[in-house]
Amino acid sequence: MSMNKTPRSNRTHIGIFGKRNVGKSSFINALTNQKISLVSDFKGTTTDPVFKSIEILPLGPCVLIDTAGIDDKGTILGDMRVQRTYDVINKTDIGIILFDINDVDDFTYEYELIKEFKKRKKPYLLVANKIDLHSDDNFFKMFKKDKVYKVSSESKKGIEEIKEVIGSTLKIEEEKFRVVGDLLKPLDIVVLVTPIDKAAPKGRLILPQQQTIRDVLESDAISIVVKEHELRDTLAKLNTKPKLVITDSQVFLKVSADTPKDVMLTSFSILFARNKGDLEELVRGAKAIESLESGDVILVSEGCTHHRQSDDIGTVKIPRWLRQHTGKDFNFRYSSGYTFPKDMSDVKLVIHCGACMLTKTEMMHRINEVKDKGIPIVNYGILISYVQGIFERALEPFPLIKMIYDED
Ligand SMILES: Nc1nc2c(ncn2[C@@H]2O[C@H](COP(=O)(O)OP(=O)(O)OP(=O)(O)O)[C@@H](O)[C@H]2O)c(=O)[nH]1
Ligand SMILES: [Mg+2]
Repeated sequence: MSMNKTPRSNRTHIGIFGKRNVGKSSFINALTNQKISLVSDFKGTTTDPVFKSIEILPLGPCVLIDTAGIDDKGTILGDMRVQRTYDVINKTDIGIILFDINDVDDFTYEYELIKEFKKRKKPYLLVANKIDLHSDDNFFKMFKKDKVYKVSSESKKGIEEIKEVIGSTLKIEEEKFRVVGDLLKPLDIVVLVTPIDKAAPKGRLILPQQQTIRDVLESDAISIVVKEHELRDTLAKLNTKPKLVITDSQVFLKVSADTPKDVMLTSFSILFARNKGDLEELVRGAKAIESLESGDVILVSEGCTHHRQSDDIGTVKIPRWLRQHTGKDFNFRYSSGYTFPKDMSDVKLVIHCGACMLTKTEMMHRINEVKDKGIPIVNYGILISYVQGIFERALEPFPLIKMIYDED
C-alpha cells in the first residue's frame, strides 16, 4: 500500500442493500460514475459482497459495498447469500436501503433491514430507484418517520443530491462520536491531567491524550495540559473557570479533590468508551457487577491477539480489583481475536479490552453481539472507573448516562 493511500479502516464504508434487481449495482455505478459493478436484468446478478475502495466527491475516501439481494430466500445457496448480506451491515458506516419505485406492494424486506440498522444504531437512508420509469408519491407514507429520497441510477437524477445527504448524515454521526468536542464551545478552557510516570512512553503522549487535544483544538477551545501535581496551582492562576477537567483514571481521586465541585470532571477512559462504543451499555455492564455471585463465569475478551504484558490487566489486575470490590471469587475465562467463543450460555459478564485496534463500527458490533445474547458487557476503562468509585463525578458531563447509573 502506498504511503498516501487511506487504509481501509479509515475509509467510510457505504453498504447498498435491497431486494434483487432494484438497481443496487447500477446505483454504485451511478455514484462513482464508473462501471464498477455488473448490472443485468437477471435477478441475483450480484451473489457475494463486493468491496470497492474509491474516492467520491464530496465524501472523500470510501469503500462501497455491493451486496446480494435480501429476498433470495428459500434455497440453501440463497439463504447463505442473504446471511452474507446481513453480515455486511456490521462493516457498514451508513446503509443505503434501495427499492424500486415501481414495486411498492410489499416492504417486508425493507422493514427487516431497517430493523437491523436500528438495532445496531446505524444510520441508513431509504432511496427509491428507477424514478425515470414512474413517479407516484403515495407509498411514501409507508415509512412513517423516514424520509424517502428519489433517484434514477439510469438517468442520474437525484444522484448528486443523495451524495450530499450521505455526506451530511455522516457528519452528524461523526459529531455524536467526537471525543469531547460536542461538549465544548469556542474558547472554553479544558484542562487535561496526564501523569508522566514510569508507565508513560518516552518523549511523547499516548494516543488518547493526543486525540483529545486535537479534538479540543478542532472545537476552537483551549487546552491546557498539566501533570496531577500542578493542577491546583494551574486552576488558581486561571481567571476563568475551566469548562472541563479530563484526567487519567489512575489519579482520579487526587484530581477530584483538587478540582472545585462546580467544575465538571471526567476521565480519558470514559471519553474513549463513549467515543469507541456505547457508553450507556458499558455503564449498565458495570452496574451488573453488583448482581454477580461467587463462582460466576466472567469472560475477559480482547479484540486483538497481542503479546501479553507481565502484570497483564485482564488476567491479573481486573480479577484482583473485582475480588476487592465484591469480596467474591469469580471464574475467569479468556478469549481474543475478532470472534467470541461459540458457547457463552454460562457467561454472566463480558469484560472487553479498550479496543485500541478496533474501529468504532467493529466495537459497536461486538457490544451488540453480546447484548443480543442478553449478557451485560463492560470495558476495562469503565470497569476500573467503577471499582474506583468515580462514576458519581466522572459521569456528570453526560447527564443522560448518569441517570442510568443513578436509577436502581
Ligand atoms: N430504468 C431504469 N432501470 C434501472 C435503474 N437502475 C437499474 N436499472 C435496471 O434494473 C436492472 C437491475 O439492475 P442491477 O443494478 O443489476 O440491480 P441489482 O439490485 O444489483 O440486482 P441483483 O444484483 O440481481 O440483486 C438492470 O436491468 C438495470 O439496467 C434505473 O434507475 N432506471
Ligand atoms: Mg447487483
